[in-house]
Amino acid sequence: MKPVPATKQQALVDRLTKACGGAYTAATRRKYYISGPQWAAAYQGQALFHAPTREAIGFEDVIREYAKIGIGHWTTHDTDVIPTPALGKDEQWTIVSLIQKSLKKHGLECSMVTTETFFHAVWAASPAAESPQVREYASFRVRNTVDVGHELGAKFAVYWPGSLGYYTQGAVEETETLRWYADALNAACERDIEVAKKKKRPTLKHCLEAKPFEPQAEILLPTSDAMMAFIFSGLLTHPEMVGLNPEYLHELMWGAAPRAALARALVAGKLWHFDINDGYRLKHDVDIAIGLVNPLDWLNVLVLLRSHNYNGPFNLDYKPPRTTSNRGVFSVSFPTAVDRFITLWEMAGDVISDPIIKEALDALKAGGEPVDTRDAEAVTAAHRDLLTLHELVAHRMFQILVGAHRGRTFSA
Ligand code: GLT
Ligand code: MN
Ligand code: MN
Repeated sequence: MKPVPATKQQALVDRLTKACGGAYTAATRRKYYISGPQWAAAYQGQALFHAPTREAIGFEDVIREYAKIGIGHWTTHDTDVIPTPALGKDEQWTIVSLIQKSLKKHGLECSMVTTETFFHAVWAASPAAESPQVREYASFRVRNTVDVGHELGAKFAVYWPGSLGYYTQGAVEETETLRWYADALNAACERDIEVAKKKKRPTLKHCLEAKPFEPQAEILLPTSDAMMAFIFSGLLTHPEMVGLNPEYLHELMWGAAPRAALARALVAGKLWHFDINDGYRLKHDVDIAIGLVNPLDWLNVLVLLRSHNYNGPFNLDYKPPRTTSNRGVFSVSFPTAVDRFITLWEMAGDVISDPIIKEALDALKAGGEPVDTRDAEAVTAAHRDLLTLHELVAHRMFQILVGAHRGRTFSA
């Protein structure tokens, strides 16, 4: 093949994207509760060892492009859109009204707001630092985000306490830090109750997000389970207002079965918001788009969520790779991520209604014929062949994933 001139590359990407087929219309995509983060689309590809590969873009661009794709909800950090010095000032409200106009113009809703408590130098010793001034500032920031959230019509507030931890042990006393972090959340909830009352809106759902490694060396609340222990610790004045925003990859990173982590949140009634992406176990936070690494695991996750009527948002918290261009972010990265989500969600429906899986699961639950249940050998013998169905169900899910249940076959 001849070298492809820069002027012909967009057309090539477009032609091959179209050739892939299987794209859903924007109207179909809008039927799902999918949200697109400002920071994901505006991510320029930078990292510790990586210079940016894409141009900076603002909320106008992101909202307009999400609308074209059919992503109906938008999420943001305070500082994704408001410069740090403008927070809480008049300039903030000017920006917020511009965002409102843009959302309205393009028919999007703001579903979630989150406070950036990890990037700025002020958070070097975390938002729950020893200094009362830093903690006062953290309290101002989360209360301000609540104000902005209500103004934008958000339903959720997310907290990823990325810098709650340390590099070197000794100075930080963990129980103190956790109490101080709870103080900030308590301040946010108090403020929320006040504003919600004034605005005659329901209070926000405050969702904690854990990540096991990064950016601190040691993390005080590394997993969704740790977050749940924190919610039920007695440190929160409004534990009923606080739930979870698990991220698929953040659970996988520490070696968890994401589906089991989600199940633990479900049984506690705390699965309120969900960051969807993909990646690898025991690696850093690569934030790859959904389904590109673990599609079968994802199918399993969505079966669980569908069968428990999860009705919260699916937040596309991934980072388009550095190899994708500015244009590719909206022509390939986001539409294909949304379409893989929809496909996996619909497949999860197929799994739930599949007669083979259904009969196998029913049979497993029916168990073997009655025997003496004080006799281990007899109980084991009564189920010998029945338990083969575990593997058969896994095979059937694979078939559904690759379309083999509809007769697709391969042969040499
Ligand atoms: C940051 C993090 C994400 C969180 C965002 C919310 S910030 O990008 O890596 O997983 O969801 O604060
Ligand atoms: Mn996330
Ligand atoms: Mn992540």
